[in-house]
Amino acid sequence: MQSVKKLIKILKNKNRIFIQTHNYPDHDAVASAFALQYLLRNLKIETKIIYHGDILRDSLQKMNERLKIDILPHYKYKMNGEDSIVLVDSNKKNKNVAELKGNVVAVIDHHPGESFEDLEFCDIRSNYGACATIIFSYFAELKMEPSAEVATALHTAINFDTHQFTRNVSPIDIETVAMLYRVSDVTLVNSLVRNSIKIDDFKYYRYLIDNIRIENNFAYCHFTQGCNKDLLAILADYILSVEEIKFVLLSTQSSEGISFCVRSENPKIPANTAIQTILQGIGSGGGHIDMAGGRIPETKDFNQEKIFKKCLSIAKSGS
Ligand SMILES: [Mn+2]
Repeated sequence: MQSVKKLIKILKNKNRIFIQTHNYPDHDAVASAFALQYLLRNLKIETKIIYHGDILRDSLQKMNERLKIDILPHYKYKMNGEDSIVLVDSNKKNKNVAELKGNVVAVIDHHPGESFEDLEFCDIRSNYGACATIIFSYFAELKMEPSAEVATALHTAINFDTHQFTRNVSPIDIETVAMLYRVSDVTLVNSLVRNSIKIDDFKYYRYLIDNIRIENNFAYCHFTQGCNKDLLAILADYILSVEEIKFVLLSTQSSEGISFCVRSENPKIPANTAIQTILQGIGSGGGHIDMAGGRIPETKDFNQEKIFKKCLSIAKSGS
């Protein structure tokens, strides 16, 4: 745990500052960046929020529009070696963070990870359910009130990242939401959380139900025709909501090779280590105990049957 005062001191002397989210940002990454930008702006430190990839979820696009969050793809700025970067909801050298021109000076994250020595500021709190909860603690430390927009974004983020308080949630996440509840636009939060899919997504649900293989509390499905990564995560949660299924692996063909999404309800099968084992030698992965992701860069290294068997043996070892 770090004091935000240290971060402020570091950033005071910097030229141009960018707050970078992980690639294909989610609600937590964007809300954390937005809240940090607001906090720093109050202290006369200007920043720009950037990301790599796309904003996949309609609900996130809606959040950005409604709360007027100014976030742009990094290539919209001509970044250079003099620029400073603050990473939120992600860590340096993560596979899901594009390495951009500029120096990563600070990391604020809630994923398990190491603290790199060349960072001037590193605040990793892996027991927190959302990065938004860390950012809110900075407001508390400075006795600063978030605006209604900032509160709404943080509230939404904690809801999403903890899967409505059912995953990786800590008492501090709950206390934070209790405080935000008074200031945030609860109707908007609920609408963003509730409306996560579109009618057009039904075809993926149909494909999933028709093609899923279930064995030993384990479920696997590969989307040969592709499926966007955010929807893949929603589908994985949907399958995990089935009583008999405790461990889920979904994969899809994508522009970056094969992408994976893992969910586990069984503490004996941690999702993050399971995906690392499954993709050993052909790809990479990481995340939390109950949710993780991964990727095989080269499609030719992907063998659906091998992946299924490897995963099944992991599922059996934990049951
Ligand atoms: Mn997060």
